[in-house]
Amino acid sequence: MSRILVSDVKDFVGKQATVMGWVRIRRDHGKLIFLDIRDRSGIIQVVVNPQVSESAYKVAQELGVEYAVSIKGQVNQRPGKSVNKDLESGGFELEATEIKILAKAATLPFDMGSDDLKLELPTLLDHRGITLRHPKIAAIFKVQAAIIDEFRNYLKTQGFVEFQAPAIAPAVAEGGAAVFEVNYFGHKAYLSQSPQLYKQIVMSAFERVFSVNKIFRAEPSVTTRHLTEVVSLDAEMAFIDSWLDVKDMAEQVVRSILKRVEDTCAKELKMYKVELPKMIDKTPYLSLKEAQEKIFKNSGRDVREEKDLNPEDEREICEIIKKETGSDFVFIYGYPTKHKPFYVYPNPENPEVNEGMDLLCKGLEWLSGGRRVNDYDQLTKQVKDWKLDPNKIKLFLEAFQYGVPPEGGFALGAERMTMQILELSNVREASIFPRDMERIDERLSTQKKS
Ligand code: AMO
Repeated sequence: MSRILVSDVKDFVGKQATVMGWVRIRRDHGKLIFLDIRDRSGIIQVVVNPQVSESAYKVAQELGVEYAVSIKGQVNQRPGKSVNKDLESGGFELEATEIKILAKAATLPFDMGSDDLKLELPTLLDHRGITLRHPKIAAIFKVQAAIIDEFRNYLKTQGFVEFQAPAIAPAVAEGGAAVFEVNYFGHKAYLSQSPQLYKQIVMSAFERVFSVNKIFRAEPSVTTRHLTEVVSLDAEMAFIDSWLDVKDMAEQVVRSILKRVEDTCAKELKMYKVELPKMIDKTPYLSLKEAQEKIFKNSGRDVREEKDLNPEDEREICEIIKKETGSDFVFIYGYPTKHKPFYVYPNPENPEVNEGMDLLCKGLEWLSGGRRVNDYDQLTKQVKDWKLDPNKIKLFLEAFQYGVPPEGGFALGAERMTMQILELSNVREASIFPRDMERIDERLSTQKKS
């Protein structure tokens, strides 16, 4: 008999079926043994009764948590009062007639049987290979997969083409010092901070492009919102009228991602007891100056001369906007030109500020983007003003010598989105194998430096 998934047992009531999965919980009641068996689709209770099968009962006595098993039996409806409403298959159980052990498991270093896995973050990550098996932890990455899938899916419906950006780059796209240097056959190269320049080159041929790439930031600080390796969801589009077209596209992408998560991850959202962030019909947008004025008016904190919003400002402006409009999202645009990378488009009416934007959600930046400089002469001038070496970005500059129309784009961080949708307290929880200053799978403090 071939295997069925736990989610399909409802179609087999009164019939024989074989389920394969892992022992999540084993309860020995003497006369009966109960097993919770987990497969990729859910959890089902198995009853092992020696009166029904002596041999199955014998094997069940041997079983430990996380043993991989194949169990054949009859699917029964559970009587009314023993229905487990928390499980999708909680109305059914399998009465075992045959149990095969497919793989034994060592004793777990901690209990994984409860609905919440109450472990300190370092322990959770030190044992990722095991903790990932917990349904609530697995749920994080199911939601993340839905986010990434919908990013791709929505943009494809809008005529965007996916491309693969390189991970090793000869130059620094974003400026600043947060880069990992690579010894590239004796030459200096970098792990890519962003596919920025590549997405602009590819856009110049395809008009609309996107990429799902790893980016690397040598963040020297340990915060709850920074990783050193990030899944960056990047898009770039040509023939825009203004940065507002980019903003609108970014908003549609996020709206579509939220809808997809709502439609396909109800079970996962329920586990975290969360509601999706609210996106109203038209997400509000304000200039940095306007945001700073609002903060001043709201709390008296005077940040009006600052070049950017700090985390406290981001939290406050999001709270103000939520109160005013009900929106959990707000776009902030118009940053000081000199404090953003060379490719960001200065506002022609006031070149001191640019047409770059960020999207904040509940106090956290999800996205950056905006309009770019597309005029070759202006671009080469900005390369000079930003004191960059044009030889290192020849490929990029050459593309702009040959007729690039007004254009812009944006990038979303997949981990930050996942973190906030599930209201996780640390972005590391939303990275399947997080890298930070203190960890590359192992804690670096426990390793010797070479
Ligand atoms: P930026 O540097 O703002 O923009 O990155 C875009 C988005 O990526 C996520 N992100 C991070 N997430 C976790 N840890 C980090 N260290 C980290 N760094 C970035 C955030 C952020 O909003 N080239 C531009 C994008 C563009 O203009 O198209 C860029 O890289 O969610």
